[in-house]
Amino acid sequence: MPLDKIASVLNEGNCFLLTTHSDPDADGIGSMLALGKALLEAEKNVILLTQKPVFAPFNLLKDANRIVQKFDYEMDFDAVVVLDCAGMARLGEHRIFLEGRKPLINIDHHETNDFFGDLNLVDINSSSTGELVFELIKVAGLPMGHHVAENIFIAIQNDTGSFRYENTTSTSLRISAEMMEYGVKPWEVSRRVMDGYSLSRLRLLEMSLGTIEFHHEGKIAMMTISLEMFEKAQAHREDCEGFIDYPRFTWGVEIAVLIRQIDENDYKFSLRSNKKVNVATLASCFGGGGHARAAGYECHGAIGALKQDFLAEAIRFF
Ligand SMILES: [Mn+2]
Repeated sequence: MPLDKIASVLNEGNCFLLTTHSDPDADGIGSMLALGKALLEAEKNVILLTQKPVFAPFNLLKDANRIVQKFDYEMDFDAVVVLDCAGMARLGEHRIFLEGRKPLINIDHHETNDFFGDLNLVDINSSSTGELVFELIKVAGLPMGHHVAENIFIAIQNDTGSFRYENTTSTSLRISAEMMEYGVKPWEVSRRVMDGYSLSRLRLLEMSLGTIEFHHEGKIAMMTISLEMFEKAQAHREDCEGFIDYPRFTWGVEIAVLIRQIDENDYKFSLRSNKKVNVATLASCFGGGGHARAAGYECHGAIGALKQDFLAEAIRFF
């Protein structure tokens, strides 16, 4: 069982590097912080690595100040643990320094995970990586405390859309309830991390809502956010987190798309579906991946042509 093997690697080792995908969400960061804190409490040495510094609201997660963007490449680790990451390509620039390190541990719940690790704890039926980290901490007998519990709670809350999405199971709710017994207050966490919106975010939302366009008899809704809009609103890339839910939860919409400009001719397409379309398969037509209801890909070209390419493919999924 990968779970038992990973638990013994963590128990026997002393020095670990933990990381998550680039452009991380609260599941990636929360899972990394939770496992990191549990290992620290067990008196292990831990490096928590992200490609870029974490911005609000993720810098408000407990122990987020321990996250670094550089490490001593000569350093040896008893294991490198990659969390919430479907493939090594999603590690960005750190990939070359982490590839080939042994053992590489892959803990994830993405449908498109390619089992890149030496040990793979991959469960696509798990709501979040946070849930898998909870199981691992239990099996390994690592210490659980308020900080660990809060980050697991946030990871699950994030990926289940605050317990509203299809992936919410009795297990997700049971684990979350158990986390509350360590002192986690859902209202306080939501206020601080989920709903603590900045004025910039509100300005960006105002502009983004104006870009929504409907296609295929209202079954496909697209929102586009340009670099210029980010600049005008003085917003960070993280500020558009959750915007896709506005077109997504409009009556009649099956696929919602959020197109975010990354560079002059570079775009990130984030896809969501409601009932029927497997957007992980749709995203994989463009070299991306994800889950059945949430996926994405990056692409290069003129925005008009990229939208047309997407629509031509998406329509085939109905
Ligand atoms: Mn996740």
